[in-house]
Amino acid sequence: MNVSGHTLDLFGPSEAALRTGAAAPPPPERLADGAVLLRGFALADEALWREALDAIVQAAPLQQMVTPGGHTMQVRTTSCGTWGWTSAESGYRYARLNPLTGQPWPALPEAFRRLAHDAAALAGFPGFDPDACLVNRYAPGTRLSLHQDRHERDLRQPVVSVSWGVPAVFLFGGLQRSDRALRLTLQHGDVLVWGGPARLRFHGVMPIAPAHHPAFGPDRVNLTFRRAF
Ligand SMILES: O=C(O)CCC(=O)C(=O)O
Ligand SMILES: [Mn+2]
Repeated sequence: MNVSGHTLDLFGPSEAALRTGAAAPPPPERLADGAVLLRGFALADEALWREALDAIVQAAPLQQMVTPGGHTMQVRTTSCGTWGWTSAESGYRYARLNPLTGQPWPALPEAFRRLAHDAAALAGFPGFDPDACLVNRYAPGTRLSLHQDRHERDLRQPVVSVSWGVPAVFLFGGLQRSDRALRLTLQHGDVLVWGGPARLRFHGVMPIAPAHHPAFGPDRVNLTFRRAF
């Protein structure tokens, strides 16, 4: 399909977009070497996504994990895929079993895998095959402090981050914690990819401001796709 004037299939509207008449998403925005913002990239199959997300949260309820410092995390999390991201006083790690239920995490839905793969490819990381998807749900006022994602084995694989619900101010810093951070407002359906020279950049989320989204109410949901092992 080549209706948007680009030669790559990935730029063409999805079947859902064609059905609903939604416009093709804007072109990728390069933020830094290895970091690309795809505005609205996750909007096309929204209904499918929401259904998949509901099923995941039903099988693996959101939980507030404890940090290695002994604090209860503000953000509520769950996972899908072979590996789930976990935090406990003993440290951060990827685990096959959900510590809350003792069960394996729900499988990564095919629609999620495809979206993460296609977003990574557009950002210059072809062949991305995530085995972990961390779901974060932020209530108003909740923040995520600056950190690096560095518990994955192969740091040549990017992180693909999908935002849903109310907007968030995302801090995209440098390779040192003290580096000045870019402030980006991430909206419902935006996808941010960072890898290569940007893979270990510090990042975080400012406290979520009061707002309302028709599907997510006052909350923001973020999914990060990773290749853990
Ligand atoms: O919520 C976000 O936008 C980022 C989430 C994140 O960095 C993480 O879960 O490691
Ligand atoms: Mn992170």
